[in-house]
Formats: sequence, C-alpha cells, structure tokens
Amino acid sequence: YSQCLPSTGASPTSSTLVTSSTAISKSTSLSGTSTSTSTGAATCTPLPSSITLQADSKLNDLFTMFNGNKVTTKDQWLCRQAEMSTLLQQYELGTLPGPPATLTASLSGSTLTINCGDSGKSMSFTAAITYPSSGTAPYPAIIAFDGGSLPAPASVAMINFNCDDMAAQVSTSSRGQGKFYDLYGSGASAGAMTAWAWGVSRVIDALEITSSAKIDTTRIGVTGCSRNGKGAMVAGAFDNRIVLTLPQESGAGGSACWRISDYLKSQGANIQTAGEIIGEDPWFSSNFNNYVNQVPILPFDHHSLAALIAPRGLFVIDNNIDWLGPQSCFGCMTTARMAYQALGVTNNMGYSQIGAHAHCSFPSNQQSQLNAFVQQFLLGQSANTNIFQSDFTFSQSQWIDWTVPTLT
Ligand code: MCU
Repeated sequence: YSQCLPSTGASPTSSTLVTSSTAISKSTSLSGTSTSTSTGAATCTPLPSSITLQADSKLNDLFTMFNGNKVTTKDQWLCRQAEMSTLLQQYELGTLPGPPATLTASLSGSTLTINCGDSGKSMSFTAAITYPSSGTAPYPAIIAFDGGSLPAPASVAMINFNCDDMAAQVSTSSRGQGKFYDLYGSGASAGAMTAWAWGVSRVIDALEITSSAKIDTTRIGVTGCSRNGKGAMVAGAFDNRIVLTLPQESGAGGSACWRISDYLKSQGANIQTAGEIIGEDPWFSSNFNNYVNQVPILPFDHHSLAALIAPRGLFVIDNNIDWLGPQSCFGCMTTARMAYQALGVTNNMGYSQIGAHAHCSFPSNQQSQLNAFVQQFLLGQSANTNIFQSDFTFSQSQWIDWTVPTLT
C-alpha cells in the first residue's frame, strides 16, 4: 500500500481544512455518548462504563435506551441513535475515528486527491468523479463503492471509491491492510466497512473545501452492491451529511438481521449467518468474533444500523437469492422503517426486493423506484417514495415485542 503523499501544491486547485470542527461528531467510545450528530439540542445520558449484555431473542427495541428509559421525543431519538452507534462500533464494526488532524484536497482534471494526516502519519487517496451530461453545477453526487452497480442517474455525478485501497477485503488475512490502517495502525479495531465509512466522510470533507469540484455537498448519496452494499449502509449510518443511502443486495452484514438469519438457518435455509461471515473477510471488527455464536446478547441488530440513517433518505434494493437472506432482509428493514414511522417520515425509507436477475445486475423493474428516491433526495423534486415490497412475509409478533411511539 502506497505511503501517503504530501500535497504537491502543484495541483490546479488546492485547499486545506483543519477538520477538528467538521460535522462528524459521532461518539466513538463507550463514555462518549453525550456526543451525537444532533444540532446540539439533545443532552444524552452516557452508557455505563461497564456493560452487561442480556439476551434478547427478539429484535431490540429501537425506542428504549440501554438504561431502560423510553424514547418519546425526537431529541431523545438522537441520543438513542448515538447510543446504538456506539454499541454497533463496540461489538460489531469497530471504532470510527473522527476526522484526521489535517486534511487537504486538490482536484486534477476530475480526480480528487485527499491527503490526511494524524499523529505523525499521513496517507493520500483519490476519488474519480464522473460528471453527468445533464443538469447544472454544483451537481448532486453518489459516492459509489468500487463504482457501484446502479445505472448513473441523469444530472447526478458519480464518485468512485476504491474499497480495497482504503481497507482490503481480500480474505481474513487482509485485515488491517489499506490506507486507513496506514494512518490508524494495522491493529485498529475498525473493520473494513468502518474504514470505508471513514473514507467516505473524508471524500465529503474534501468536496466541502474544493469548490472547483462542483459538487453540492448537501446532496450526497452513497451506494454499493453485495459486500459493498453492506458498506454503503454503514457509511450512510455514520455520516449524517449523506442524504440518500442506496445499499444494493447487501445481505448478511447489511440489510439482513443476524437474529432472523440464524432462525432461518435453523429452519434449513441456505443463508449466510454471523457465524459464517466472519470467516470470509475482515468486514467487521475482530471483536465481533466473540459474539457471532451468541447473537441474542448483541444489544442491537441490523434494524438498528439502518435506523441510524433515519430520517435521512434510505432505499434498500434487494434480490431474491437464498444466501443473502431476502426474508431476513425484509423483516429487518420492515423493523427499521419503524424509526422512520416514529419520526413521521415513513416514506423517507423504501424497500424493494425483486428477484429473477443476476447478483448485482440492477433490473429494469426497479428503475422507476430508484428514480423516485433520486428525485426526492438528490434532485430536489418531489416524488412518490412510498415503496415497500417483497415476495416474503414477516411475522412481527415473532420478532417485535415493543411498540412504535410518535416522537414529539
Ligand atoms: C452479499 O455479499 C457477499 C456475501 O456476504 C458473501 O458471502 C459472498 O461471498 O459474496 C457476496 C458478494 O460480495 O458478492 C459480490
């Protein structure tokens, strides 16, 4: 992996940002949950410094704080999101660092170079922008993991994010390799998805200070398919500047819930589970290995991850492939949508599971649905995003033993 390159200063445009005051302020330690992505209105009770996990075979109550307090207001929801973010990092995804101490960016042609420095270390990475042939600058943009697998929408720029370059997903032996780890050390707890999410946030930091890139940073989406779809969901969850998250065929570790997938496996399904997935690639923190055979004690599931995105736009695109657990995905995302319902913005989240096509080949019968989300969240047009469909059913009474409040 290439060492970091100092900014040459020779680029046509070059900007500097001291990032300690940028928008990202998700808590990264168990004691730090008073920090949320909120406007500052919420004052949150921190998680206890020592946590005792208790088994819950149902999907965790989105609206009860870890300490048992009920969430009844939108401010308290911000605290609950911060708490769930901390717990997801602690037990599954690894710690998301804040912005690096220094970040500079330059644009050469349509390639953005981002230089990051922290604690005496530095690294540099690039993101290639493909501009649309229609629309007007500054353009909305979709950051696409390894280019993504969606047709580029009209009037929207596509920004390529190289996943392996930031955090390798070559096999479990590639853990700790990539530019994220050049900066934070190969022993960093962050799994590859957290590292990619951090990198996406740095692309947005860079776009914010590089006006010559002609990207409207208030209209940023993120996408990826399959393994990169899992990553897209994590990136959307961790940066509230992302206004539209488009995970595609993400399966286990993405739109599927660990608990439902374990159950379906016990019923004979050929479905990926937590116990299986950690043997494949370093997508999660190595700490997750301690929990994959006792999923019910996890204080979250992937409905919690998706709920970190609420109320921002989220359109979950799925296929019908057993290994990806489409029934688990539908149940999990039906539950996640309850966060949107509680916030009074149910239609900010959509779900579409349509099969009979190859993995990661976007079918034409999902196109108008994707268009609706792009219009609503990236193009500033209103569209009908009341889209929630699957070939499967979900037994709410089997998985949910809590109710959905109307948050005030
Ligand atoms: C759906 O994402 C993964 C899946 O988790 C893996 O088990 C499988 O090997 O690869 C999928 C993928 O990324 O396909 C491109």
